[in-house]
Amino acid sequence: MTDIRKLLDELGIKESNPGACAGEWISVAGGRELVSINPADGTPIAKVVQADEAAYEQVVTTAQTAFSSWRMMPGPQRGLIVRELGDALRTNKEHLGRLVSLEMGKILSEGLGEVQEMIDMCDLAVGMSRQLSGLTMHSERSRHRMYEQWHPLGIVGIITAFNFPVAVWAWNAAVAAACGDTMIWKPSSSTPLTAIAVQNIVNPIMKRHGLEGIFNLTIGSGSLVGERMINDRRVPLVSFTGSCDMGRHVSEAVARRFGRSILELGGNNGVIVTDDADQDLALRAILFAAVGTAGQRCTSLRRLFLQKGAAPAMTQRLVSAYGSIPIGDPLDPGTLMGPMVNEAAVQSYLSAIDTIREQGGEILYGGRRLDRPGYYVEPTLVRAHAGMEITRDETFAPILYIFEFDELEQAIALHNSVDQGLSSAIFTSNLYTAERFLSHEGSDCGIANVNIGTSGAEIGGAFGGEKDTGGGREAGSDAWKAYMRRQTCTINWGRELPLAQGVTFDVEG
Ligand code: UN1
Repeated sequence: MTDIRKLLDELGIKESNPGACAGEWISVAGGRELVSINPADGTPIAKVVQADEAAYEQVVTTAQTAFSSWRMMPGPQRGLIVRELGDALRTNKEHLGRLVSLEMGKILSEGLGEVQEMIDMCDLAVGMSRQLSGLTMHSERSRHRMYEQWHPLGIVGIITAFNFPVAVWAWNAAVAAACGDTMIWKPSSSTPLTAIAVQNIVNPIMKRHGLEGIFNLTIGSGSLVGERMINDRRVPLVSFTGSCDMGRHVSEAVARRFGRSILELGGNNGVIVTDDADQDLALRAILFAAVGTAGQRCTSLRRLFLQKGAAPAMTQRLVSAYGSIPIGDPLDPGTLMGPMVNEAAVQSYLSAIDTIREQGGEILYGGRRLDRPGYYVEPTLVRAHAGMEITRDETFAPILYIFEFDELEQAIALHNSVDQGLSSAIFTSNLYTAERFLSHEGSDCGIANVNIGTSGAEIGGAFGGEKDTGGGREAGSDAWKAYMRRQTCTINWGRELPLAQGVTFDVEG
């Protein structure tokens, strides 16, 4: 049993907490309260007094002032600050991981994994802080040198979703800090306490170095804080994780003022299993991808394409595995599937089940809410057909659609036929088939795997998707470039002034 009060104490969370921080916590007199609910039993955990307009202004002004000095600190020195953040997260891993599970509902192993992802991001960003390098080019003009350099960008707005309440902040925050940016975090209203806990971990480090105002927080409604941020010219980059619909709105608002956005929107991820695949491996991967995090990852597996030969056995094995998944308190070490995040998520699951039936889907397992306190549902398997419109939408719940196919081409076409393009995988033992899936005429997603599932990506690669998933890339590889501004510099060290492209413009004078 987790002693909740003790856990909250360890992370500096009180019964009622201020929802904004800019170097120091800002109390908003008469601010609207937000209650964080434990999805495992529906009881309140603690309250947050949300940011208002004045608090938002204070946060932006502080972040602006902090930027003017932070950007002048050498990258590797900024990296050392990020390293301290990583160390503090190591110290707090157990507590913060537990709080993630308590507030969001993912199982403890995943809650801890999420904090590990933050730590990994810090390590990666420490290295990046020494590698923010640009190219040099050979100028076409004699005695000219050309190169590009990367400057810090400014304030980064980070709008995160409930399902990865802390890791996605770290994807952005660790990199933005290494790049010399300051930031304002707007977490999901379903998971404000994990954000407060993270801020409490960050604050003493920054205070010790006199660097307050780099990592800032505003907890508040989308209509107040979110709208302000996306329309605010002082915030040159907005990273948004959430639905395609909201992402379209964010993207339009930010583009209207010529800001930049990084969009991490919905997925509708598919796995293709061929007859020649290692079926045991595929089964394990499918279960984690479809049932893990109660189907509430943007990378969760939603569509499974089984080749006809292996389909009957695999379907049978899935039905029986689904029946043996331990569902319950996410903090109980025996649990593999926790609750949905809130009542609205349960309702959207139930309404999807109705629609599946109306559209001719056959429920092979699940389809019901569990009769107990909290927001529990059964993981659900559906025999689906290509005409079912609902399979084109992302329902953020543990519902897996099974399709059967004869030829690989047919499976790839069906796989690519949806609007979203985040993550994809194929299970096969055939080299030709694997490479075909990874080729230009294969998967159209931002992530394509062979013999591993769709979820659980490592931070070393750039994470994100194509089409309606929004095209953003975060975390590793060269994703840092989005957090900086590129400058192309040409230096003439000769005594002549040749013009590019051979243009002449000789004026007497
Ligand atoms: C998300 O669901 O928003 O690849 C991110 C994964 C995790 C990140 C998921 N590393 O499943």
